[in-house]
Amino acid sequence: MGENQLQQVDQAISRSVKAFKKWRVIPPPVRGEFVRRIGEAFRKNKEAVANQIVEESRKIKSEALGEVQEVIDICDFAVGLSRQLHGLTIASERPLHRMMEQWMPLGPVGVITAFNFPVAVWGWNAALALVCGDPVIWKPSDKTPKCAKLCMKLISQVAKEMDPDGKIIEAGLLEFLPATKDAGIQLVESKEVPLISATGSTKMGRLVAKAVAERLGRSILELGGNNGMIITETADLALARRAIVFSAVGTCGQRCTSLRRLMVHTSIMSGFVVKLIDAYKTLKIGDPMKSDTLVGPLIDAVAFDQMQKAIKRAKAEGGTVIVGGDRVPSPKGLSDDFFVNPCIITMPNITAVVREETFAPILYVMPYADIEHAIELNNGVPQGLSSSIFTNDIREAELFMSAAGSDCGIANVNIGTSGAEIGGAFGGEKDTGGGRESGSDCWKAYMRRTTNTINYSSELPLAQGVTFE
Ligand code: UN1
Repeated sequence: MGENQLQQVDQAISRSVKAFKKWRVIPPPVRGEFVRRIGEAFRKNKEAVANQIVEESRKIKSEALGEVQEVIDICDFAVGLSRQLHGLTIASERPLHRMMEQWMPLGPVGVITAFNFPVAVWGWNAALALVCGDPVIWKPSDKTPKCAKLCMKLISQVAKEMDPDGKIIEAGLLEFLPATKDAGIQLVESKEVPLISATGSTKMGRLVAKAVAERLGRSILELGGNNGMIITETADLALARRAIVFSAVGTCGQRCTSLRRLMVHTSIMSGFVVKLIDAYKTLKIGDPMKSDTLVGPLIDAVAFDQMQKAIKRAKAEGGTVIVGGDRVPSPKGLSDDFFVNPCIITMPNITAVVREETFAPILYVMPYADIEHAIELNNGVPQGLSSSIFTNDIREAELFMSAAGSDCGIANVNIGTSGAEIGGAFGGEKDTGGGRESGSDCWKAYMRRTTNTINYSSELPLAQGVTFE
C-alpha cells in the first residue's frame, strides 16, 4: 500500500478517536437528534441516492428506493432508541446495597460494506453507532465508492446545519476510507477500533475474524447466505410462486438473503415446477432504471463468469437446467452490462456446488418426502442466514421455527427469504458469521456494559458470606 494511503487511514482513525472523546458525553437524545436529521436528509434526497445506487450496484430502481428506505427506517428506529439505552437494576445479596448495569459508548466502529447494499448496511451500523456514542469509519466496496461519497456529503451538510462550529460533531465522527482492500486490512488490524462490522463473503469474514480476534477486538460478521425454502403439500402455491420469484430473482440474485435452494414436496413437484418456469419466462429483464424492469444486470463480468461456472458444475453433478442461465443481449447503451436469464436447475440432492453461495440468480430445486427430511436439506449447507417454509399446517410451521427446525438466523413462514424489515435482528449462523445487525437489541454490540455495585450502608459485608477480619 502506498505511504499516502497508509497515512490517510491512520489520520482517519486518529480523527475518529478524537471525535469519540467529545461525542461519548453528549446526551444520547442529542445524538438522536443528529440521527433524526440524517434520516430527514435521506428522505429529501431519496431519489438522488437511489439513482446513485442503481448506477453503481445495477439493482433496479424500485429496490434502490427500498434500500434508501431502510436507511430512513433505521434512523427512525435509532432516534427512539436514543432515549432507551436501558440497563438493568439487579437485586444485591448484601444489605443496603444496589447493583446496576450501564451501557457506555464503545469507541470507533469500523464498517466494511459490500456492493449489493452499498448504502443500507452502512446506515444500519451508522445510525445505531451514533446514538450509542460511537464514531464510524466506513470502508465501502470498491465497486460502489460514489454511493459512499454521496452519503458522506449529505451527512456533512446535516452536521454543518446542526452544529455549524463543530462544537459536538467533529469531522472524525463519520470517516470514510479509500475503497481498497489494504485500507480495510489496516482498519481491521487497528487497536483503536474496538468493533468491526463487516458484510461480505465468508472468505473475507474469516480474515476479518482472525485479525480482530488476534487483538481481542469485537466483530459483527454478516457473511454468505445459501438460503432455502420448503414448499409443503398444503402450501398456498400462488403465494409461494410470487415469493420465490422475488427472493430468487430480485437484485439479480445478489442479496445475501437471495433464495438459492428450493425443497418441494414430491407430490406437487412436477406441476409446481412447470408454473415456476412459466413465471420465469415472463420476467422483464433490462435497464434497471426503467420502471417495468424486474431483473437488471449482474454487477460485472466476474459475476457472470462465476454464474456460468456454477451452472456447468451443477450439470456435471447431476443437475438439469430447466430454464435460463444464458446471457441476454444488452439493451442499447448498456453494452458493458451482463444481463442473464435467471436460471432454475433441478438437483437430485445437495451436491458440492449447491453447498456454495454463487452470487447470481441460480435456483436449485430438489424434492423431499417428509418434513424432517426437508428440514435436514434446509440445514444441510455450511451457511445459515435465511430460510422459509410455505405451509398452512401449523405443526409444520412451528416445527420449522423450533429448536429442531431451521438452523438459520431468519426462519420465515409464508414469506420469502429476502427483504427483511429493519426492526428485527439481521444475521445468521455457521459460515454466515453469527453477527446480528439492525433492529431488536443489536445496539448492545455497539456499547460496553459496566456493572456498578453501590454500598449505602456503614458496613462492608462481603459477597458469598466471606469473612476477612
Ligand atoms: C444484504 O444482502 O447484505 O433482507 C442485506 C434483505 C435486505 C437486506 C439484505 N433487507 O434482503
